[in-house]
Amino acid sequence: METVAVFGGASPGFPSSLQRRRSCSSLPSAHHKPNLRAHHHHQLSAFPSSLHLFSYFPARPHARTLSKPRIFLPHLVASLEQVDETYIMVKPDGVQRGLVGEIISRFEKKGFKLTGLKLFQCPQDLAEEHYKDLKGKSFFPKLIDYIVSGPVVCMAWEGVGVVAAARKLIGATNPLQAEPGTIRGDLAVQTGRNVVHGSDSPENGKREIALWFKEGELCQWTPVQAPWLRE
Ligand code: DAT
Ligand code: MG
Repeated sequence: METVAVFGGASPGFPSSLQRRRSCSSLPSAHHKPNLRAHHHHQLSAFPSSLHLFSYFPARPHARTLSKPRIFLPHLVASLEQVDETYIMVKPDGVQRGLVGEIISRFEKKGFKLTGLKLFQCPQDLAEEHYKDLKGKSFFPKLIDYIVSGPVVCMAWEGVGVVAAARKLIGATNPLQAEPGTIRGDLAVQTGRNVVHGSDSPENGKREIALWFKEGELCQWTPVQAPWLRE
């Protein structure tokens, strides 16, 4: 519910994928599930309280800087903590070449949260809707044929800054221009076979997740490693 509060309402036309989620827990009872996010200030001495971020305590109370306009800290902290979601897809060439595990692990190791995952044969109309902004391009028909040519692996990932960071992990559209260390830079040689898709904005992240995932296919959960990834 924290993330819903940060996002506000659903985007027009599509229900927010966050609202479509049910809570997934393998534990016997939700009451026994440790909510480290909510209580770590009090329970884990290794993680100092961040309450100071919400208050203004001048280090030098008599300094002239006191008269300067103050930054509204709660607002600043809220924007730094914005949780985004992105749609990542292993394209048919990535599946055929046995790169599914390698590609998933790049996002997993980075520390983002997987909230949706499925192997899926994409129908023509969905591929066209997904790439509708490229409809006028000469390569559009070939692009659609490629995306529907075999199963893809659909993923929803969540995290602060996940959209831009995922694009960096993926690398440039043309794999020959993608930096070594990126997925495309390491694993592909041609734009028409660039193994992976990643949303290009938070808005498109929401739009694409709503497009590729159905009600009940997304999970909201709290990874046990959460307090080891973010202070
Ligand atoms: P990206 O996938 O990096 O977001 P994009 O959104 O511009 O790139 O294009 C979507 C896909 O379309 C891209 O991954 C591969 C294909 N594509 C883009 N430009 C192309 C081109 N000039 N020739 C052939 N395919 C192209
Ligand atoms: Mg794109």
